[in-house]
Amino acid sequence: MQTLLAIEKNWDACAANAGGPRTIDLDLLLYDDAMIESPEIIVPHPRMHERRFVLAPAAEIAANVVHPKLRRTIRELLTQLPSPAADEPNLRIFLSPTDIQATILDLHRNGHRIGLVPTMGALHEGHISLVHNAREQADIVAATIFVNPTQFGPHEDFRKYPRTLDADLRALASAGCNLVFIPTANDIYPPGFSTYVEPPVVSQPLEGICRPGHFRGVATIVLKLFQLLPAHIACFGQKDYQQLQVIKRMVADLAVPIEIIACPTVREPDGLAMSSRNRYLSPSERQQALALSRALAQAEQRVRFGEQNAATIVTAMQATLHEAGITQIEYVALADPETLAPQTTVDRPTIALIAARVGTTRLIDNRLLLKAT
Ligand code: PAJ
Repeated sequence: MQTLLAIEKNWDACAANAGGPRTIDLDLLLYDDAMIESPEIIVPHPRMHERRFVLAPAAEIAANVVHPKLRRTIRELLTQLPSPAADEPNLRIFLSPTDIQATILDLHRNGHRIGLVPTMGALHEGHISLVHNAREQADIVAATIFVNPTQFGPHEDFRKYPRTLDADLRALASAGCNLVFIPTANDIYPPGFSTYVEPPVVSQPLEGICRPGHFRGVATIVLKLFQLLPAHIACFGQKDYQQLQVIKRMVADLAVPIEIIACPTVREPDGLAMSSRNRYLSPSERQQALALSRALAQAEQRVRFGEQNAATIVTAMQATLHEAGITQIEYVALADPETLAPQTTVDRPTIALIAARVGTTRLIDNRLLLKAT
């Protein structure tokens, strides 16, 4: 061990940037059958059996060496590691914030790329598409299920928000999600919790007017989830378009080291954007609800045929909603895709957004009218 320390010291002395990253890090993994637990060293190395980057090269030179504690060869330890590429469902469930945080940090140290999918559960194919998106860009996918009380207004549906945990876990497992974190409100907001994110300006129009305080709750929980599950990427749906812009802005403004991936809206075959709240709709309301996606598709068509006047397009969209019997329109707007400032002329990329109540169910949808070329 003295020899190893001497080599480390010698190399570090040679390093051009004293005080910078270490030039060399030598560990003693195994020493015959020795089992040492002293303040200076633990042999066998306490985490070697969990680490692919240790076991894979070790297996190349000493596959048949037996780990004295675990009584397994290096080759056996390597093959027993959960394979990130494995197709079979292998979902680990975490309830404790400290456990999930430690696990994610450990995965980081072991060289994994982690993708995060925050949800409130009641999962449908829209959520599952985010898991698939994350899987394409990361080798470990972590999801969260938490119906976040601070993003619901006092008269909103927090209490009756659908909770379908068993089905959610099955769906996540078969989509290839590796970890799921399911905290309680007390885990996230323990007594004394009093720090909130002041959301960016893009949170103010549209949903910001209809649902005061909503984005403060969203920004706070999302930032806290980024802290508890410090992933490389996080996937969010374009279905909640303003939420996506709020999160992108927050991440940029606060230099959160995570890449936000925007994922397309998944729709039912007839065009209705999938939503956990669609299950509240009666069969006739379900028919009415189609007017949202229809109005958006017609708006896109109008722009394609040369209409540029935003007021004309908005009036036509409102008419489509009214014709379907939707009377409680919260907003129909054409806006700048990034800032969500109102747009009067559709002569550049423009996002069309709708929020309306169908019966008592509040639905939102959006569509990009003129794509950037
Ligand atoms: P939730 O409504 O459960 O949505 C979780 C994620 O799924 C969000 O990124 C949302 O945009 C995405 N999503 C929902 N319906 C979709 C669809 N039809 N197609 C594609 N993606 C869809 O959004 C929230 O939860 C919460 O506000 C949360 C970010 C988890 C914070 O509490």
